[in-house]
Amino acid sequence: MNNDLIEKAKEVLNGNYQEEGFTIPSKNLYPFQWKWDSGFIALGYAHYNIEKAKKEIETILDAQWINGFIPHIVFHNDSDTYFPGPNFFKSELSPYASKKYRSSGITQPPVFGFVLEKIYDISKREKSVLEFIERQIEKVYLNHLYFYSNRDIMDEGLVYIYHNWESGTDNSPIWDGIWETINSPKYEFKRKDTDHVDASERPTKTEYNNYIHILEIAKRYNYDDKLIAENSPFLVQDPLFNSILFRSNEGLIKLFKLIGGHDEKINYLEEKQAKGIQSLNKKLFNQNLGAYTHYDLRNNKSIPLISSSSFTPMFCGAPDNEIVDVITKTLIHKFGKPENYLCSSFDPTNNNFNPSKYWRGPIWINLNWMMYQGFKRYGYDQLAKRIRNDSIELVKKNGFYEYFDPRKTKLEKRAYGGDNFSWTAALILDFILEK
Ligand code: 9WN
Repeated sequence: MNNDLIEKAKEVLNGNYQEEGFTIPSKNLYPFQWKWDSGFIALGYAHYNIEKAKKEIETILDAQWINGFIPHIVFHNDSDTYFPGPNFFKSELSPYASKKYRSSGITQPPVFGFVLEKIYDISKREKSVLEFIERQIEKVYLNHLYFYSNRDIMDEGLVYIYHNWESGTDNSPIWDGIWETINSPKYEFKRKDTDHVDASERPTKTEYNNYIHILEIAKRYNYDDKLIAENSPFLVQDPLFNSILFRSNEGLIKLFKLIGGHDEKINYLEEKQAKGIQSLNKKLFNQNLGAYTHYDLRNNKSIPLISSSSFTPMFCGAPDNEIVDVITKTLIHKFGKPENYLCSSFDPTNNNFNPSKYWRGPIWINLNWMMYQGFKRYGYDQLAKRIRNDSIELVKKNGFYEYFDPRKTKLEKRAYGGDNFSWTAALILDFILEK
């Protein structure tokens, strides 16, 4: 029934594959390798070409810095269709940066722990895949060590992000209050994104000024984490980022146990995991809103706004059943009206909700995928099924776009951003083919 969709999804991934051994998220708009994209992309490949799945992971991990950091963009290739590129980021400012590849100096959610676990399962636990994992797992572990050693300044088991691009949910209204505290200069730069996508679907020039400003600060400190933590005006504990870290801890623990002989690392991760989950539930769960929220470490206050990230702690098994019951009600009540597809990236009942603008409302398939996994984990099968079916229907009707309008009403346009978008294709494959 879904055979056509499966074939088209493969075409999208194969079309975005580059001869250097990685896959771009979307032609022109995103012409390099992105960190969390590559994890989701590898998951999709695992269903039909395990060699490409391995290659995708190997290529991104090859760009790891010596302190364990993995950049959010790796510039394996040249392209002048994206801003900011390698000459702006200047990763060479950091003494830890890869000497082999130029890259950005910010990161993205650490997806590889759970991705390696899933790939092994998808391969039906093939020996050669476990051998591949044995060759890569230390790098992923080192990335987790990097986060705990540099980004957990309060020793809570929760890590911070210092740029909205690190969250992956770039111009969410979550950050609006932080931008108001910053007086960013007006920079001269030539954006490239609006050459490929209608400007109404992308962040504003003022927002880009803020993004560039925080990067300039990080560069001023040569990407030194300690100095960034002291000086960056943007310092946030994000429930999505931390839930992904915890779900990846789980993956690493499982895989280290399978491989054997890694007790010290397992103990370390288990300890961090227990502490982190406790802090997540204590500090980031907002009882009044019935949802997990972000915490602004710089200004020492929680950000009382609900987004799709608010429901992702279920993905890592953090909430107890009571909290799950509360957040499910919030989801249904605010995001789940029958006239809407699930799940908007931002609270549809909030004044700043915008159904067609980047992360300010539209549906993203990777967030849907994590929420689907989370609801399934807690036995909310009907809701999980609804998220899965909505995702498949949106793509079937509109194509493999980057993001989708949640409204079911008749619209002239309901799919936005980049077309033939890789993680949309990869995760639709997983939705359809998972066992
Ligand atoms: C900045 C590649 C990336 C995704 C992000 C998404 C978008 C970049 C941009 O594209 O961000 O990293 O230029 O807008 O928000 O989640 O990884 O697909």
